Amino acid sequence: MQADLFADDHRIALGPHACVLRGLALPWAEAILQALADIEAGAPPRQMITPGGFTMSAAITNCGALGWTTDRQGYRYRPDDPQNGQAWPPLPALFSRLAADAAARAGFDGFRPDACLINHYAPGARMSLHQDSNEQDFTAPIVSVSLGLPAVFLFGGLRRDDRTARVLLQHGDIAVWGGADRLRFHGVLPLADGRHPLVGRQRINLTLRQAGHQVK
Ligand code: MD3
Ligand code: FE
Repeated sequence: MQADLFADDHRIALGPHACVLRGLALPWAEAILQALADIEAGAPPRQMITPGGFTMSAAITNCGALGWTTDRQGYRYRPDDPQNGQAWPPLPALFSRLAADAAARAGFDGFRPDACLINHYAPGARMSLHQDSNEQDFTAPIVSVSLGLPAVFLFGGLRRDDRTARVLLQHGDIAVWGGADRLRFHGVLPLADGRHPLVGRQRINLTLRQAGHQVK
C-alpha cells in the first residue's frame, strides 16, 4: 500500500538499514545556516587535495572534536584544522540533537556524533563513488542533512561495480545509514545550476559521524 510507505515522517527506505527522512530538517534550516556562518568564519570551506593529486570539486570544512581531511598523505580525521592549527569549531547542540533524533527514527538509538563534515557544492561539483571508511567504529550510523539546491545521489552496493540506484536529495532531507548499509558505495552527480531562495547557488551537505572510538 502506497500510503504505508509515506506514513510517519516521509521515510523512504534505501536499504535494510538506510533511509531518507524527507524534509525532517526543514524547520531547522535557517538555524543550521546561521550556525554554519559562525563555523565557517573560523574554518572556511576549502577544496582539499586527494592522495591521488586531484582537487576535490566540493569545498569542505568541519566542526566537532574531529574533522575529516585529505591531502597527498591520505584521508584521515584530525582534531585540528590543517589550515590554521586550531581545533575545529565545536559541534552545535542543534546538530547533535537533530542527528540523534534522525538516527533514532531510523532505528539507531544513542547516536553521539563527534564529527561533522560540511560539503559545499557549487554548480558542476560532484563526489565520485566512495565508501565512508575512515571512522574507527562502523557500528555507528552516519546522518546527513541536505540544504540548498537538489542533487542526484548515487546509492551503490558493497562493491564498487555493484549497480547504483539514484535518489534526489532535496533541501531539508535527512539520510541515515548504518548496519548492513554502512559501507555501501555512494556518490553525488554533478550539481545542476540553479538558485535556492535560502541557500543561493549551491548545495550544502552535513554528514554527522562518530569518527573516533565510542566514549561510554
Ligand atoms: C552512504 N556526502 O561526505 S551523504 C560524504 O551529499 C558524502 O555530500 C554526500 O558522501 C553528499 O562522504 C552524500 C548522503 C548519503 C545518503 C545515504 C547513504 C550517503 C550514504 C547510504 C549509504 C552510504
Ligand atoms: Fe560519503
